Parts: sequence; structure tokens; C-alpha cells
Amino acid sequence: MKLAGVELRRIQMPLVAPFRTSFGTETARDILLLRAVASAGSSGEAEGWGECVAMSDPLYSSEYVDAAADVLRRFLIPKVASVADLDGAGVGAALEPFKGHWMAKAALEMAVLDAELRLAGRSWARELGATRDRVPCGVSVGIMNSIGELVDAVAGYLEAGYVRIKLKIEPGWDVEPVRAVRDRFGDDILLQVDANTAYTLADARHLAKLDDFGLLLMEQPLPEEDVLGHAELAKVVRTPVCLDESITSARTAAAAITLGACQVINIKPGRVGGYLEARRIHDVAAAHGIAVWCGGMLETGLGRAANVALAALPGFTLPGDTSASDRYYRSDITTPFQLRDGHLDVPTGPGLGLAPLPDRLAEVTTSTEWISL
Ligand code: NPQ
Ligand code: MG
Repeated sequence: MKLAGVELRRIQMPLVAPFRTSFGTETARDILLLRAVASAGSSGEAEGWGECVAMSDPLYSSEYVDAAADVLRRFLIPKVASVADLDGAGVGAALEPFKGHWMAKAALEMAVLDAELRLAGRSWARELGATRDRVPCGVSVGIMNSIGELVDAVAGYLEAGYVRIKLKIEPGWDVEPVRAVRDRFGDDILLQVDANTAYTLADARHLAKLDDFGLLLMEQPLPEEDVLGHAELAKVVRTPVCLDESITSARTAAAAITLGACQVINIKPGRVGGYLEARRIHDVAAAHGIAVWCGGMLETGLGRAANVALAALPGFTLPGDTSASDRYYRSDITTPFQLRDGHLDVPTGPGLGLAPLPDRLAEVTTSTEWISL
């Protein structure tokens, strides 16, 4: 394949309810989509979709959506356009010289890989090595104004069928919310917490108070760079430590595992430069006996389709944040993903297996830019 052009499209998606984490409150998602058009000689033309998971502000990690658009148009797209015999696997290799910008790189790889797979008639799941046709789903529950509100929200998600609850925590909102959820729903529900880097190693004794509640894991309590701190913390707390923000590649995953900094890894393809690196992390973790699960970044149906396929790989032994579309959006840009018995079906069609619905896409689009190559 050769890239003929890439469309950068910005969409604005209102959330069904504000989503509060230790780094801030989101009420809408400002998303960058890529539509790659590739020509494949006698095989014809192919179109592929990519979704960039960067937020509008650099609060989760250093990336933000305007920077992603800039680095894509200035460096990443021209570089990939210069590759003569392009396929999905060639994107990561071509972009290797450019440092960082994992979310921007991931979006471009996703679009090129989708074009390749659609042309070849192969599904995302098959390409990655999925072994299941549906995946059990968890849900991430934001920080609320009161314990009562939190318990009501969790009740609703359990009612909907979610098989695992993740509570967002921060200093001042940790032990009591977890206690309240255990008191109300019992010890049998799968429960875990996510701090999004809100603590320091000095909080180790405090975080150990969560040990009484039989949590599956505590996710990213310490700063992104503090891998060693997580290794120290893991000696103090009995709850398994899970890394999210700290894991940016298969190499950093191997290092964190070797240091004893994590017993579990949250894999987000956007955070690590794409679905192919995500699979390599899955492989590294499996080789070390480390459990992984698929994270979420409030994706539209496009990113959700790819995540659900990834989560169907054999090493994804814990339910992920692969929630149904209506967890975040009243109306998705694709046919929505709906929970059936706590699971989402893995798409089977070529590439991502679905594409944006033109009318829905038009309704949420705030700008488009065509880059002709
Ligand atoms: C996490 N996701 O695991 C992230 C954090 C997160 C589902 O908890 C806009 C865009 C808002 C991305 C809020 C979940 C977000 C976001 C939270 C990502 O750490
Ligand atoms: Mg997280």
C-alpha cells in the first residue's frame, strides 16, 4: 500500500454524565479521528480509521489532542507517506526515530492497519490473535460528591450486568468509598481502584488500609516516573499493584515486571504507541505470568471495537474497562456496543468490523482537514 492522503477530523462528544478522576472532571470528549486512504495498485483503494485517545489537556499524560494533530501533520504522516510498501506493521518501524507521542503514533498505525485489513478481508481480532468471541466487561466509576451517589451509581452498573467495578480514588476519597461499596454489595463483586498517580510513597501505610477489602488490584497509585516507588509500595501493601501510566512500551513493561513494580498491567494501546506494541506487552506479561487487562480512554465505537478485539487475546485474564458505548455516550458514531450478559461481542468483519455512521459523524464533527500525499 501507499498512503494517498489522511483526513484529520475533530469531533466533540458530550458525556452522559461528568467523569471525575484525581486529575480532573470531564464533561465532553474532544477526539481526533484519522481516515487514511491508501492505494494498493491493482488491488484498489482502501480506507482505514484511527482514533487518537489523547485528551484536550495534558492531565492523564503529557499528550494532548492539539499536540497530537500537530505532530501527525508535521512529522508522522509525512514520514509514513514516504514508505513505499506500507502496511500496519511498517508504521511503528517508520516512526521509531520520533520520540514519544505514543497516542498520535497509535492513531496513525490504527488507521493504516485498518486499511490493510479491510483490503485483505481480515478482522482485527484475527490479526491480533484473539481466542474468544466475546469479552467480560468492567466499568470505571468516577469520584462522586457523596458516598450515597457512588453507591447508587455502582448499583446501576451492577444492574446493567458489569462483572467488575473500578472506583476512581484520590486522597480523601479512598478507604470510605471502598468500604461503602463492600458493605452494600458484599465481598463477591470484583472490585478494584485507580488513583491515576494521586499518591506518593509516603502514603504507603494509608494505601495498605485498602488491604482489608479484598481488592483485585490498586492501579497506578504513584507518579508515572516512579516505577521504583511502586516496587517499594508492593512490599508494603498486600493488594496487587497494577501499572497504567508508567507502562509506555514492552521495554518499560519488562523493566517494571523485573523490578517487582507491578503484579498486573493495564494495557491501553494509545498509551504504548499502538495495538501491535500492546500485543507485545501482552506477550511479555504472559511470559512472566503477569495478568493484563484492557484499559479504556472513553473511546468511540472505533477504538472500542479494536479494544474489544485486543481484550479477546488469551492473556487478558481480568475484565477490562471495555464498557458499553452507553457508559459514556448517549449516541455513538458507530453502531453502539451493547452489554449482553456482562459481555461485549468481538467484531468479526474486515478491519475494525465497523465504520462511522455518516450522519452521526457529521453531527459531532467540529473540523476536518485533508492532507493530500
Ligand atoms: C484510566 N480511564 O484508566 C483512564 C483514565 C481517564 C476509563 O478510567 C477523557 C479522556 C477523560 C480520557 C478520564 C478510565 C478521561 C480519560 C479518565 C481517561 O486511568
Ligand atoms: Mg488508569
